[in-house]
Amino acid sequence: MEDRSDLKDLGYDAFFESSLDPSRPELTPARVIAEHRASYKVTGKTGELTAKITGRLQFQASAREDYPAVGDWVAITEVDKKTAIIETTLPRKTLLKRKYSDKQEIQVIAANLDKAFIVEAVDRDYNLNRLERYLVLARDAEISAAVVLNKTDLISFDELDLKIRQLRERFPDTPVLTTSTKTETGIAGLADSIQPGKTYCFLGSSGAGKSSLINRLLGDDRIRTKEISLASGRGKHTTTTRQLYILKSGGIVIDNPGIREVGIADAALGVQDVFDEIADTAQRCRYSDCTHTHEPGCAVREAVRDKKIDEQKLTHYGKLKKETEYYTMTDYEKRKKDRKFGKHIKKILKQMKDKGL
Ligand SMILES: Nc1nc2c(ncn2[C@@H]2O[C@H](COP(=O)(O)OP(=O)(O)OP(=O)(O)O)[C@@H](O)[C@H]2O)c(=O)[nH]1
Ligand SMILES: [Mg+2]
Ligand SMILES: [Zn+2]
Repeated sequence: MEDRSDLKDLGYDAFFESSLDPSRPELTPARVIAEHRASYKVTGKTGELTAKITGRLQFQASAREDYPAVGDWVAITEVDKKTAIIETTLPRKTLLKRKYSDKQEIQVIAANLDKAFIVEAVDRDYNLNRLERYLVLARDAEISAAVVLNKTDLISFDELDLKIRQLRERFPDTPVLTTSTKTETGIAGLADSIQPGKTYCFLGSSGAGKSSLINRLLGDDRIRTKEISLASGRGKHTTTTRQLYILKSGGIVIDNPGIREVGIADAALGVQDVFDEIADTAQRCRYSDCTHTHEPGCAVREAVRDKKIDEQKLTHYGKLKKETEYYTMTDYEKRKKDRKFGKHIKKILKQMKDKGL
């Protein structure tokens, strides 16, 4: 048998080895490290290759899950030094996936994960309900999870302490790590919790610091990171594709774009009850394109002043609107969307309830 010990650092083991078809010795195992529009990037014994799936595999695939995903082990034939053909996907140990909020379609996040790090920034974006959604995703996939509270440099020690205690109370079985990529506090602890040959997925909302953390683990600034732009309100995701990285210490980490739908579903929890109220109140604003921030005759801000609408919820509502690219629409569309969006949120909530989420 061929020596594949050099694949161990990529996470290869007896489980995958036993899945290789012995009648096809020309096939070699490789791991999917990135997925592009029409091709994959895989890495194996001979380094990185650009790979395409066979027509047969394409033909046989009926669902999203049937295609290779980042983290998958695939059996390839090498065409030349740079390219390969993916013949099959080897059976998976785990598959992290989720349903799109309004479709029945499945979104595959990554395969063969040992652990999910749920990254949550402790500053203004902090949200326990959203955190819980990620924990549920991991639990459903039978992947262990740990919470990484990042950006600890932005709050006081007491504030952090309170957050940790709240987390322990609500999720007693979930380990909590604290980090700051600015001061490097906790980075060593995070690195220590990563074992060679095991695969870790970084999840969390856009701007939480997933890529920054992975850069610190890699020891360089390979991955682009960026301040979230609230002003532009769109195209905020800095990381746009999943990518697998191999640490010098042997651990394997996967960077993900922040998941949009999780944000919306979560926001729906807090916003749903006030959504109709805000949309209805907005009908009485002087300007039809009122942003409820500074305009005179804004009925929404008046309601906030009168404590009829919670100020925080209004902020949340505004963010949510931006997230759905509300501001790219015409006024007429906005008005229509206000109604539709309220319904949409109700639908998501119902779906989540039906699924027991
Ligand atoms: N103050 C502070 N800022 C941080 C920390 N970690 C990351 N940031 C900043 O937060 C911003 C977003 O970080 P990213 O690493 O791009 O966040 P991300 O989770 O990868 O975001 P997406 O790729 O959009 O999903 C950047 O401006 C980082 O410099 C931290 O520990 N403290
Ligand atoms: Mg990123
Ligand atoms: Zn207004």
